Amino acid sequence: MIKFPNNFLWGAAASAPQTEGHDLLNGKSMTTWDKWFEKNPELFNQRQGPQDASNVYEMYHEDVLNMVKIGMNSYRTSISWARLLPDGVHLNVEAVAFYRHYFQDMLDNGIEPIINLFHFDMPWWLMEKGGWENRQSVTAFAFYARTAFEQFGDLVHKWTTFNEPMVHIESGYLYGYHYPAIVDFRKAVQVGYHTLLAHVSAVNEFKKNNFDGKIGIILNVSPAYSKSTEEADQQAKEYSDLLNIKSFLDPAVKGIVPEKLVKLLADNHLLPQVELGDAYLISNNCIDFIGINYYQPCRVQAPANSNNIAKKPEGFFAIYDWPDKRINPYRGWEIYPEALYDVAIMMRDEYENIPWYVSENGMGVADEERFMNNGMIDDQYRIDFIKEHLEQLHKGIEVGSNCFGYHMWTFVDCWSWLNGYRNRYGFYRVDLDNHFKRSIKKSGLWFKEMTENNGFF
Ligand code: BGP
Repeated sequence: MIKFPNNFLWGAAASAPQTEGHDLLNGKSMTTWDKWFEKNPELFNQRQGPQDASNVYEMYHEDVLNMVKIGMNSYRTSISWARLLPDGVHLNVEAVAFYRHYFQDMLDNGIEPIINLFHFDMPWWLMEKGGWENRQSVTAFAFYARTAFEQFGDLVHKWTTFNEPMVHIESGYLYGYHYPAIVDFRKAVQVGYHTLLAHVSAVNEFKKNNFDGKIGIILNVSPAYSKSTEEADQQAKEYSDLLNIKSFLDPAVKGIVPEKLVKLLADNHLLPQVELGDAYLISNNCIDFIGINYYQPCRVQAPANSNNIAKKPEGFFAIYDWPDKRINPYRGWEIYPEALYDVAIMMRDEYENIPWYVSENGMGVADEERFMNNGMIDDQYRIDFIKEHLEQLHKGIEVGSNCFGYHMWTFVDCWSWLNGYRNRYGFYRVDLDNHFKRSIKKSGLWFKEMTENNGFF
């Protein structure tokens, strides 16, 4: 039997904009998602917009009881910046009441809340000033972070600043999946730099004011595997890891921006604007723990033409179609659980064995209704997926990696940006035609048994 350490965190992750609903009610102001949907609803799968999120605003108590039913002892979600501080300055008292009730309810039921501050949901008032392109966003975020610590610090003892910062940077400024959906590598780097500064400023607020608890960040880590051992392919691997992983992991954990990354950006005229004192801020605000989101690895090879100044990260590394890869046929992503072991070893050997947890891992399935069997989604594929990943994680823990938990994406099917409800991930199904009614899937029943045993056969 595979047994996990005592007090291991079992749970799931989600975010405010993907679950709360009541998007423009109860004092919340607009985010980029609300505006984008208002302007271009046709971009969103089946025209499902932020208002279609799974109604946690009204249903959180039922959800907390459903968490208990499957043995979860922890849950990550986020606070909506635009709900808490609709104009960036004044507190929305209804938002304070909502989040306080919600977090208290989790605590009363033995669920530890892990609360994140930013999950891709830029308030519109700040986007109008340039969003993360504008350095003012850093102070605005620090103020928001401090407000959240003050309002909820008695209930929350694990905070994270950002979810997957690389995703809002790349999706917004290189690949068109997030607003403003432009292609501009230099801006992407500047946005990334301000995001990093916003992160360290929030950590600084937390530490200098001695708030109780721990603070971290959630990073998406897709380890790169190169096509061959040839130098050019190895170089591509190094660049991929530098840009996609180390760009945030190194400053967050070690307080340094990797020298090789600075050189790469400088050589390509991509360096961001910095100010005096930034390096000091970065080096003095390391995190206490880290969340790693892992879905699939990154297969890379040398780019066809590496002499050009890069217009996109693809100028540094190209994606390689590994012939042996196993695919999740319902989402198209590669399934490669072994990478989770490699991540565990990387955290142990290269990142001071800092406490970390798997903050997202999961299997998206399009059109999941087709697996309905006697009124329940029969998602054996998801159970197999989780088991394989847990086996690799367990192997990593056995050799000393300091992993304290595993969170699935996600607990209840939720709305996912331009994809709407296309890919389902939950342990509970949401019925969109029936007032967001939740019903357990087979994987939820399996997870209950697994958490009861703190492991599985
Ligand atoms: C992660 C994000 C989540 C969620 C998930 C599933 O990277 O943190 O917000 O969206 O991916 O993505 P998708 O619905 O595109 O399959």
